[in-house]
Amino acid sequence: MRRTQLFLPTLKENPAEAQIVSHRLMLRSGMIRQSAAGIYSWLPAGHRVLRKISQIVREEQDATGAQEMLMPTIQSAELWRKSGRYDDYGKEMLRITDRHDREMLFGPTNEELITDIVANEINSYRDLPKNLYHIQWKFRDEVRPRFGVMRGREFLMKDNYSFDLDHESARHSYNKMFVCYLRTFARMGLQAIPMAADTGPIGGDLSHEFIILAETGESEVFCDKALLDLEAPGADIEFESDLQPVIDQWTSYYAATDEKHDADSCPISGEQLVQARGIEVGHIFYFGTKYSEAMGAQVQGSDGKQITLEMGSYGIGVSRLLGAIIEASHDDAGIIWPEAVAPWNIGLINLKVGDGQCDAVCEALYGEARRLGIDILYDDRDERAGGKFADMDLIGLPWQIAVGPRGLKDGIVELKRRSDGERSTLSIDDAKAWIAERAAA
Ligand code: 5CA
Repeated sequence: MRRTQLFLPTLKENPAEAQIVSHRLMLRSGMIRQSAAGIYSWLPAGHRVLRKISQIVREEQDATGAQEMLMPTIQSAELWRKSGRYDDYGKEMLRITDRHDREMLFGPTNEELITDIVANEINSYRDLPKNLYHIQWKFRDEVRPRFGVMRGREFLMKDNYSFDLDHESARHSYNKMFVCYLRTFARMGLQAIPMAADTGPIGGDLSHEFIILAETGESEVFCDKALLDLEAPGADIEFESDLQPVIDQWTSYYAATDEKHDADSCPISGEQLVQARGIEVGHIFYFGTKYSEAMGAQVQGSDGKQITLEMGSYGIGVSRLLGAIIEASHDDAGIIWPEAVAPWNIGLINLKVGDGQCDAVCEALYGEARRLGIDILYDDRDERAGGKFADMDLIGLPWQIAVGPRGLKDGIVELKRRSDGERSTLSIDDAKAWIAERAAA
């Protein structure tokens, strides 16, 4: 993408309305704009990251055997009356009446709708287990929308729902998501720690929140220091085999959100106990038959008897993750995108637009990256070098290549790694070879 053609409205000044760094940087780097309280438009740069995050979530979901579908944002109130949550949800639910005076709502979550679909379509034990997910916008009329996309009213969530015949199989479905989440967040460069959590309005008695430690986090959390160094399982994990050893490893250490934490019974103390703030990027629940009973989700078992399905639900805050990643990865100059989710992987800076040689080398490098399918942003604006460097640091692409007349006199360009600022010089041929290596990686 050429910067002269791109819609990327960056801001030099810190917007007054933004209280935390991720919100400030998302506004300044032209990723989002607010359209109403807690409701945002995603501009091209922000949308690219949102898509990359969604794609990682999708690939890791699919690896477990979960199947993607898409349910609507608007649901009928009738379904929510069946589960009893229409009244329970209170003011957080956005209620809508259509032209026929039918009561509708903008879905805050989907337990009712998916359970209704499964109740209507699945009749035999042979069709189970099933795990169905979608990545869809949700609306919750939060009392205090704040911190940009971190606590929005409209936000993008991946939510899935598992249906099993018995408790043991449902636990396996829960364990699969537990392990899948560790992998998903690790791929985005995040250390997410599963913590015993309250189930709130979703219900059930088993639940873990996946927490990123960050000073600006909204939750107070407590965990064993050892968890900060645990490694997520690799891509070779077999989801149908026994996942209990992985679960045991992660749950053998103490980790709890403040609602679950009890100082008196906490088994660790002193240096070993980390007390910190955290961002909840995912939340998994096992709630048994709470919804299947209410919605009549039953199948015929092998003995001909009716079985009420065992369920769990599993959420990831896809749009919140942009904020969480920035909170975890930035410096004074701007965002430092992990390679896997960066809007573009390379930023190419032409330090003297109009200079024949600079233009030619930039075009050659840009063309090479494009040919190899690498996401590259070419800053071809006729502006001061200082401003272009500052802008590139703000946007936070993992690699910068600067091409200027001084370097070109010696036949070299400069490569900078955004994460640690490390610089090296490359000949033009080596720069091309380096780009080709990125494509192969
Ligand atoms: N039905 C269950 C699981 S699918 C559910 O709704 N769980 S949840 O309420 O915990 O939401 C799932 C995830 O969505 C949370 O872990 C959080 O990362 C994200 N989320 C929740 N509320 C918001 C919000 N107001 N703004 C941005 N993200 C949110």
